[in-house]
Amino acid sequence: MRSVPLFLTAAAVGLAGATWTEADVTVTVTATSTHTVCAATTTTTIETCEAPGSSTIGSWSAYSTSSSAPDGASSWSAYPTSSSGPDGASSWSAYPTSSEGPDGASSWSVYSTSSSASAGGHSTWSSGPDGTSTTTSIPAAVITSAENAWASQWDAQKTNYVGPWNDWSVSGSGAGKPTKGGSSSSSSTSSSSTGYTTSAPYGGWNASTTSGSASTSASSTSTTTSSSGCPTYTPEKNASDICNSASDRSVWCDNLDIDTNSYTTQHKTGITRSYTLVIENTTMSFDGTAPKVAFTINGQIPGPVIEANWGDYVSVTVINKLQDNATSIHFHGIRQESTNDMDGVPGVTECAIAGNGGSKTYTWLASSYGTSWYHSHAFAQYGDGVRGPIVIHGPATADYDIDMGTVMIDDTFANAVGTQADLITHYGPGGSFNTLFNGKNINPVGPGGEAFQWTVQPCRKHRFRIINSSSQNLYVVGFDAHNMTVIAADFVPIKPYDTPTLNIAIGQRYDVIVETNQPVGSYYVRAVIQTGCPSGGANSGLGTANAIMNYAGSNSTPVTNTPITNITAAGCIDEPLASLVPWVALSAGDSGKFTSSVDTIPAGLVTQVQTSDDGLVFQWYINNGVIAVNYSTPTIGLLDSAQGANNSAISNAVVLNEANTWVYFVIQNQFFASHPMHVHGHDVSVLGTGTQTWDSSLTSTLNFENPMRRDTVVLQGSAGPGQPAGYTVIGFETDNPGAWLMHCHIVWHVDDGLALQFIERPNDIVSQKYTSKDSYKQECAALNEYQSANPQAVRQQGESGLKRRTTYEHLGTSRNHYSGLKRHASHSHKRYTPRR
Ligand SMILES: [Cu+2]
Repeated sequence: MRSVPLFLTAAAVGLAGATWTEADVTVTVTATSTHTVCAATTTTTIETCEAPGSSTIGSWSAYSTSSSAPDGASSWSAYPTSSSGPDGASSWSAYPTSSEGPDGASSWSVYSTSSSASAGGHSTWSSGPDGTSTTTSIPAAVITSAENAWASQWDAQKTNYVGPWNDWSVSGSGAGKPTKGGSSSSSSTSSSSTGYTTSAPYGGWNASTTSGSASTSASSTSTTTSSSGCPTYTPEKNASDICNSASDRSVWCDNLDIDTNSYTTQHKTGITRSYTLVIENTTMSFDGTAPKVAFTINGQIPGPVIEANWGDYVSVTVINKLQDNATSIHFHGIRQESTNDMDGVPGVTECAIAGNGGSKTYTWLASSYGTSWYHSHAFAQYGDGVRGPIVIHGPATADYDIDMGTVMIDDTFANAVGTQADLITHYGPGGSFNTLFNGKNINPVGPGGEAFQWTVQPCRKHRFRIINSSSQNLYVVGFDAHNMTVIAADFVPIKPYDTPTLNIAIGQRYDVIVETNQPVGSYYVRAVIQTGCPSGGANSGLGTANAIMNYAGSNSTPVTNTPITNITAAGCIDEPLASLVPWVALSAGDSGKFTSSVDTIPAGLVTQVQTSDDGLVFQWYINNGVIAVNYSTPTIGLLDSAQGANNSAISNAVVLNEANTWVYFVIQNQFFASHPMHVHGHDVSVLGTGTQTWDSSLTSTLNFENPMRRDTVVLQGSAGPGQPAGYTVIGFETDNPGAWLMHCHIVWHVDDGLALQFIERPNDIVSQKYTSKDSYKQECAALNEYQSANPQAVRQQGESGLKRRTTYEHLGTSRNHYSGLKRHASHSHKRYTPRR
């Protein structure tokens, strides 16, 4: 039986000095503000929103009688007896006492009166099918208590990576094993039947495999004039150049070029690139500190680059050798047109790949081109290593000589990420330990580790593909003493612009060209933590623990007197929207359409709820709900039921019934923390962003003419709890039937619920017959068998199922989930609050 929730009352505890010390960082970071703990005086009202047009939010209409379904407009008290329940399948009487809520995460008694609808677990209570919005009020004391608990915990822990959670020993740990991952010559262990192999950066591209798309670009003898005193030179065609070369990157094979609209041109080469990814549970040292839990792909972190040409099919067989984890692989930013079941979201688009040797083959079309990454969408696995880069070759909006490959930027913590997620969900946030470039870095506070390094040619243009694949941190990235020319954002080629620094949120990618026009030497490539998110860590990025770019002939000692300047790292921001202009100009509907159909999605509220199996946990809300998926009953399976999109087991759903129409959403932040929001299945148009509460008078500020399109955009927060937070306005056309997540890409936030699923054209999803495929059925059967035999692998109540856990490297309590992998033997049991 669930107990009555206990909300943290000691919100002000732990507001200890949160200043950086010289021991923590080499350069002091400015302006990590301390948040004021505010009194519980006002009631936070959650606006409920309706879906546009004829569509509905939630699954209200599944109820057939008034005793099991409220009418959407009425409150709970409208029902005559306590046996009428607001949740999906069950009636209220299914619960043993009236103080227990029917939904997964919340208990009923947290709401001040019985007439307040549930705000936990599921969102359907507050959105009825009759078009009438209701207003759900959560008592102010509940909201502010949880927010203050979260904020004060952040203030106490942001610089305290050796704080009460973490007893990472700096001294004596410098002799850690060198990292296995992050080599610039990482290579795939698989090859396709056509003999295709990879070795970054693409030196091993086998031209014979691309004979189906012969180059149409003639070799050029034109010369290039360089700025900053570099001599003119004749660009060379490199072995890795397939359909264009340094003299003209705008062209591509098959008469395609940079002006081609990739959304409407279904370019197909007829070639399939095949990869095999084997996920294993081991330990690894990334920066000279002691080894920690690591989920490797083909023995390395990050995993091998998945590389293809625009229009190729990509086939990836995933073999899951983890013992205690089911898994999945999501191909971030791939639109998966007519392949919703290849999106890799367990509990939504598939069951999950069983542990102990389960497998699944994902096949999808590379319909867009540029830079991205793949990662597990189960538990916190990507933070512990289940991630790797994707490169889809295509034309570019500016010329460059040499493709330097991908720059994957990740954060590490004193604990493995699965353990960190567990701590954060119970106690609140904390700072990171280090930042890795392609899987490696030096230890920022002690000896050991190794910097990732590139060798570049003087007076040439180098393309770097920058990926923020971290768990928590948004970064400002830059090359000391060099400008970057930005040519693509996510999978969208843009009009080139120059900048010394780039704001890059989790999940985002920027392709940049760096011209090596400075004196021969070595220069830091920095990832500086944006502290206002709020975020922070032992490696701020302003010191010497960074990657290094060496000019050929340099002695590898970085020049330290020419750092990137004017870094604004105290905020938490995206690149300015005005800088981001897609090369292929497309409109995003119009303001009339917007006004008649826009809906507001509130997001970012944080509360704490009591769970039956995991104690008191933080939960992050979006659209008045927290997502919680069941791996055994994914959305595409639930849609196949008689209730279809009205199936109340579809967690936190927004149903979009109308085909090929623009839908618009104002995502309104309700709290001071910022969230990088990622949308599956679409490049969304970003019509506008702001740092205040949205109101309709702001419609005139929106851009409908060629706004930026991308798959990840920042939802800004505020200066502190209780202050108005920001909004982000997005739109997309309902041209891709599927169950598509929209979620925050901070691991702990999505794990604690901050996700919804757009159910786009449910009838068209069902007609794809995904669930009739043998592969679908086999995966689900294997998962059920695996979960029966391995109950430790089943999602706990407070987890979304989309991210988090099951490493438990040193939480040696009474948990059944203990994996047996310890970071330090001495760490078990320390300071860990036993389960309630
Ligand atoms: Cu978030």
